[in-house]
Amino acid sequence: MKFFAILATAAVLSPIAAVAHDAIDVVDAYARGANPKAGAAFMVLDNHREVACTLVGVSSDAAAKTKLHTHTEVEGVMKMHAIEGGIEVPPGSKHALQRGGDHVMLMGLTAPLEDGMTVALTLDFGDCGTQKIDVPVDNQRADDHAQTPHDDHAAHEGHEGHEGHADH
Ligand SMILES: [Cu+2]
Repeated sequence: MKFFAILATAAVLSPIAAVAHDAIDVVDAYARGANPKAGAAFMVLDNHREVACTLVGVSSDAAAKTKLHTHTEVEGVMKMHAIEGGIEVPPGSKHALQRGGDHVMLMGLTAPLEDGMTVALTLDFGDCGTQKIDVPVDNQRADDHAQTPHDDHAAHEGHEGHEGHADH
């Protein structure tokens, strides 16, 4: 029954819910557990505005820490690290948070992420406003990006560190 406790806590502690949210459509969101204490959330950010919006941070009552992470390939090995400066979504474009790429990292989960649960996230888009979403947990979902791991890199060079070959 911890699932209900999480939802109730989120509702009480989130006064931000009243903010208008026509800034960014968040579609196809899902979360999955990596282990009982950590998990990640994935989604597509669809910016309908005429200005760029930047996802600067995410908060959740479901975990002790919620961070924006990405993966960068270093000498053929994908390494996970925090994103500096947030994720900018240009006007009229989409940005996918997906496996092996950008994601919302949940660390110190209050309860393991199990199918059927919902994780409440508050997305902070800075000047574009704040948006609350309920993300269903789907541990069974296949990695739908596995076939084309480089599409995202080409579209978002701003987050990549490919210009300097890390040689160590
Ligand atoms: Cu991560």
